[in-house]
Amino acid sequence: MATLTPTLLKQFTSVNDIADIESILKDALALKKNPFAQSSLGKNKTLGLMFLNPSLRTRLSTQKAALNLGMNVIVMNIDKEGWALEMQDGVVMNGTTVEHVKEAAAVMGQYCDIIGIRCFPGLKDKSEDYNEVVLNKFLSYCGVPIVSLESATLHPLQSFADLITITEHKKTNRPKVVLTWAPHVKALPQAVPNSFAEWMCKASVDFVIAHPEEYDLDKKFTDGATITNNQNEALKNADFIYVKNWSCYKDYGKVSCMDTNWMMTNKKLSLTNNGKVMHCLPVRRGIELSDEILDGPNSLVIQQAANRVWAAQAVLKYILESIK
Ligand code: SN0
Repeated sequence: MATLTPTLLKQFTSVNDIADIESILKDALALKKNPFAQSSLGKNKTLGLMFLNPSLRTRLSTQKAALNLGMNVIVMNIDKEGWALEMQDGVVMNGTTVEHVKEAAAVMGQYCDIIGIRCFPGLKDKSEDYNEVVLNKFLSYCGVPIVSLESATLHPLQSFADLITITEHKKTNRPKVVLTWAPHVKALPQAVPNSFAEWMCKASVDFVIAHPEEYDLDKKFTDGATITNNQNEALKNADFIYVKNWSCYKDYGKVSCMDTNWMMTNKKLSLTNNGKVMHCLPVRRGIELSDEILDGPNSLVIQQAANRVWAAQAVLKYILESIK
């Protein structure tokens, strides 16, 4: 008799680590209905969540997901509470860095069965960021499965939760999903839009990206998307509008557009098919999104954040099943 083999997942750093998106999506929705169905799968297993940058949703939702599976969780803000880490190989450490990532990651791997790591881009050296130097050091040296909690170029747990949210709220088989750039006061990573694009290009949706000139994303994440500089045109008949700021990819890490007209408002929403508005949070009110949208009936931002738990729980479940 044929036995059911669980899909093996050894790391989760991109949608490309997932063999079958439809089946992990089904798993996430099933876990949402029945969060404690596998509350002993993670018994005596430890998840370490390591943060080099701030977090609210990722930290709480991933911790909750692990607890729902019966895991133990250790959380550390390495940037504030750990020794200053050296990332470069072959340097004489006579400066401010105290410990090399080779030892630090290897030691973390001794205490944890799975490690989650958040490592934002520096937004200065494009090749360092786009080669995922920090994430790859942890992958090389910790010796246990790694889950990205937002790396220099991608935020797959967020995009998975976004796909769950779109699946729950869609009214047609193939909704129109628009990712639109929004203004901001700071230079932000491209990780959330890159990752959302990578997932949407694999989902059953019509996917459009709208951004000012100069804000093209790396083509390797947007293959299959329709790309335009005309936001109003893009918004026509949109079922979902994903709002997010990012800094320039070409003129790396720069902010070249301050045009406040790119902010999503109810007036712009009237161009859409009564579209639902999404944002990964944290959001700057009155800059990226108007109060009227965030406080109005079309906002899905809280539902998206809630779904972070089920995305993380499905990913942890797959990894636990493959390390059993
Ligand atoms: C991060 C980003 O990648 O855009 C995390 C999003 C989940 N966002 C920020 O760093 C916002 C910072 C700010 O000052 O608004």
